[in-house]
Amino acid sequence: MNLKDKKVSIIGMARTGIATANFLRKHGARVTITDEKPSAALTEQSAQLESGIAIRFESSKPALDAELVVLSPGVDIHSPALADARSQGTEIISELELAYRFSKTPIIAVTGTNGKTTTTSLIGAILKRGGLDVQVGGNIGTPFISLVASPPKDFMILEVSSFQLEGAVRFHPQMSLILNLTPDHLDRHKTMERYAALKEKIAVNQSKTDWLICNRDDPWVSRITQDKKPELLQFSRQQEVNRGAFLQAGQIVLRREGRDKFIGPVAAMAPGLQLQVENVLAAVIAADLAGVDAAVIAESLKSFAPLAHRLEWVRSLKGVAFINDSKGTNVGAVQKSLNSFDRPVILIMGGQDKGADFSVLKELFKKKVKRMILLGEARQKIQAILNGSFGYEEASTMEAAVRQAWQHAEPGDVVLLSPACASFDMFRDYMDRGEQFKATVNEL
Ligand code: UMA
Repeated sequence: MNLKDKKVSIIGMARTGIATANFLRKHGARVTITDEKPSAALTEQSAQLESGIAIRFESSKPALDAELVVLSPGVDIHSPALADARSQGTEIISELELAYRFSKTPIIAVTGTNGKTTTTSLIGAILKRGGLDVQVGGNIGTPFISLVASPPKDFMILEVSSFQLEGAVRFHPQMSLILNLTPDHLDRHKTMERYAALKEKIAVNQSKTDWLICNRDDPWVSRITQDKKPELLQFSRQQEVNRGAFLQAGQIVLRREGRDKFIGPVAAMAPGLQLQVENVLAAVIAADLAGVDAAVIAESLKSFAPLAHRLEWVRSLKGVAFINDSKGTNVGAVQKSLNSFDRPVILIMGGQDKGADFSVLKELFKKKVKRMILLGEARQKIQAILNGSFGYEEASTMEAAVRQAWQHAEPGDVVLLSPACASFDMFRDYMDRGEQFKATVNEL
């Protein structure tokens, strides 16, 4: 793509928009960046832009003369603000797609509803330990476009979201991973079918020489990976697979071409990582395909420190375990988290609703949850679904929620923060929510 003097409009002026604008400007494009916020709210962001970039505030509309529109992930491709550009036939793509068109390094792309960040980081850690030259980015926090100028020799490892795939066209990873699929972001995607179809886009341009790594135990993943061209490898917690990774008597086993490799015991990993064994199995397959030795994979798993806010073990107090799963922002995440425990759970949940159907949790609550503490805007919606069938109480702050949970806790219980909701009604973000949880837990 020749960018010299090309008129490009970027929508959204946060991490992605700024990195994209600066990249395009350096390549000689005529760049306009627009954001729905007023200028006073974007002073810091404006200062990060290269000179010669035009800024338009309080609008999500591309410039009228734009020849290409690049969207930040937070901008819905179906937004009415894009209607004029679309009717004029202007190409509208995501930053993921733009960066792909300028990247020559083979890509390992990780998607799914939950576990993307842990899996992406773990693949990065194993490959680096194996001596490979890699970069890690995408939805994990570093926009792909900002990595394109200094490409690694071996692999670009990307966490990829449905938002980024929405504007993908030719995006083509050599290795793609689909971890799981449960309802999320339905406020934007509307139906599970549309959400799944977006996730499926990670593999649509793959060919027979590529690899697709999938969760054998997940019905939606199985549905969307049928009849795909790349070589299919699967992982499963529940059964052996012919090609891929599974568990056998507490050991991680890799199987390919009829040969088994024993990677090591799950028990050798950090406790937080043991709760996320599916992500580990997926990462192990990717590392093996990338050519990393089984012994190096095993060493990496032993030394990998699980990420904060994802089933993070915080503290044990008088036999009660406190777990911070603040990144559990959807119903599927809470299902996964609850299923990780065979002890009674006191669950702190609630926050800003993303259009979730909480009713699917009701049966699981009955099996696993001893008491529920409800927070945030979604309180009433959750209460209406529980409809008196379940013991719950409300809390107005995280501190109160933790203290209330502690009052109900007995030795052997787990106090789990896994909100099934976004955090923005009460907190800066999910990290702030998790930090507030941990701070109170550590004061008890
Ligand atoms: N904006 C508009 N018009 C709109 C919508 C938004 O102007 O119609 C503006 C907002 O006013 C704001 C900017 O766009 O100034 C925000 O853009 P953004 O939300 O894309 O923010 P970035 O900082 O660029 O972060 C994005 C991803 N954000 C989202 O997907 C919502 C980050 O993922 C990602 O880490 C980053 O790019 C780098 O790739 C975050 C996320 O929540 C962590 N992802 C979701 C998830 O993991 O579930 C998908």
